[in-house]
Amino acid sequence: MFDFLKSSFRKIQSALSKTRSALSMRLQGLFGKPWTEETYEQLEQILFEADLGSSCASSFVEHLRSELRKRPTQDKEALLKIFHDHALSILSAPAKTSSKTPMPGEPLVILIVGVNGSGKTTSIAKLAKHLQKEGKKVLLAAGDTFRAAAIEQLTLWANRLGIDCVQSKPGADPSGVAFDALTAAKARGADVVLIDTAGRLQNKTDLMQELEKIRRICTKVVPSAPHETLLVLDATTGQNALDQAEAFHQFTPLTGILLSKLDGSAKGGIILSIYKQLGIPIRWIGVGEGADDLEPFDKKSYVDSLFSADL
Ligand SMILES: Nc1nc2c(ncn2[C@@H]2O[C@H](COP(=O)(O)OP(=O)(O)O)[C@@H](O)[C@H]2O)c(=O)[nH]1
Ligand SMILES: [Mg+2]
Repeated sequence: MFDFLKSSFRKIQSALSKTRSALSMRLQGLFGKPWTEETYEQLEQILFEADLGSSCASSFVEHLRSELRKRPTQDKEALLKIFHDHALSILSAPAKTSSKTPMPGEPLVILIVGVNGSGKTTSIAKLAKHLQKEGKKVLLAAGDTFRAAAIEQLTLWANRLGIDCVQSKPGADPSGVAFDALTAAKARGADVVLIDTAGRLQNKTDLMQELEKIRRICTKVVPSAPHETLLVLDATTGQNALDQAEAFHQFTPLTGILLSKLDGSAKGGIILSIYKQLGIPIRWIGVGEGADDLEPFDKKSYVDSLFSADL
């Protein structure tokens, strides 16, 4: 394996260590017992508490029942493989959303949305660094004009990374910032524009209208933009993250999810729950507070880390 793949797998594995130990210690208790109704119920409860959600947890139980009817086993590794393969099959279902590709000469425009504190601004810095390493010219747009601190936070990251950041005064119209940023990106030949947004306004309708307006204004400069709308979700919020995803998706079509703070969470099972329920692909995972703590989501590494045999 290439070194960078090894280190990426290790990062994902370590970010999932809390989830794995929350799951594994409890699953251990079930292995070796006969599979009675009570055991199945306990299994469903364990999966539910690892934030797989009820529909996802019961799909695991049904899958296990049917596998054990075909090939009864109490072997730990065989049982884990059943869970492993089922998780992989959930994540291998076709996505229900897709991103767009910019026309030649146009920048790729990524709109970043999510509630306050979910990790939007930090994740933008991480994405910017990742893209920079790929040789892309990145431009940031400080679209969270609702809080002065948010503009400062983004410009601070931009300075650290040596990246241009288009900003305005606190309280300014964020769609104006988006317009200026896209115009600047075209003029300067930037490859990617990352647009930060506010997480909370007076109410949900205001927020959703603001996002709608940003999207509309983007098309005035780059007709096919935004090409991606990434929802940043805090992994430590568990099932509440699923509710947030549903709410945002209803108002602003999401193309992907960036799951932040997986490093501090024992609720990494939420990934399965989100994908099964909504079909929105998880594109990135945040594994720490530093600019390098972002990994592309890889379903195989995720499933291998969660249901590895070294429980
Ligand atoms: N441990 C950890 N902390 C993170 C991660 N992503 C963001 N944070 C922290 O979460 C807090 C809120 O992040 P911020 O980017 O300001 O959220 P925003 O309000 O959505 O823009 C900050 O203290 C970040 O350092 C992550 O992947 N892991
Ligand atoms: Mg922010």
